[in-house]
Amino acid sequence: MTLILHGFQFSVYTRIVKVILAEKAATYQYTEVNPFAADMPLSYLDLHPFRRVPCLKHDGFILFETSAISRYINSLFPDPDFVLQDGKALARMEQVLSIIDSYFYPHLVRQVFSHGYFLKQFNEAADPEELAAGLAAAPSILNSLEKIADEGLILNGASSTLADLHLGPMMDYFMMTDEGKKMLKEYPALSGWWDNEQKRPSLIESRPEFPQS
Ligand SMILES: N[C@@H](CCC(=O)N[C@@H](CS)C(=O)NCC(=O)O)C(=O)O
Repeated sequence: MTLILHGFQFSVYTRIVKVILAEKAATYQYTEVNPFAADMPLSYLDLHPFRRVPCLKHDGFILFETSAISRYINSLFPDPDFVLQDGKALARMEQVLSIIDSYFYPHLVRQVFSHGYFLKQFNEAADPEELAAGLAAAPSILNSLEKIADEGLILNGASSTLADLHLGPMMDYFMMTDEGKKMLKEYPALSGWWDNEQKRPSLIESRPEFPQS
């Protein structure tokens, strides 16, 4: 069985897949693809028609969309299992994955992290309006995750699910900004989750190096 992960070194979604593969101690090959590069090989569109990363290839089976990839890896390597059987916990996990895709990534990564940290690392112009728009969206996103962490069915530091493994890389990027660090302090249950989650070895080992960090 050959697993090939196509990803980009700074991609938070690629990092989610790297974290899950590491948690499963899975062996895989890695191919770097920069989806933002003008000269990205057009052959990559055969793997991912939306020109994004990551994409997983398992022999002839091609899969994109990170939630689908993480579920597939979870079923390929059953131990440890990151999908709980309890209906309520499972629903919360799905809810967190959806909150991440719909709100956390577009606002707290693409707006706050990109314009508050990432672009500066490469001496590229950041847009303060993008940063401000992301920060304005942050309270409702963090509050919804706070309620879930406080409820304790998932994001509880005891039983890890795909929600922990997806949220970790996203939160790590948000926390690279001064604004993110300051804001998270207002959410005690989520802060408690992050204090614990940031020590996960697979998260630390997959952290990309930035030029000025
Ligand atoms: N829904 C996709 C999102 C993947 C995604 O947005 N990846 C980013 C990198 S983190 C990307 O490829 N961006 C390229 C672009 O926006 O042009 C998934 O779950 O995999």
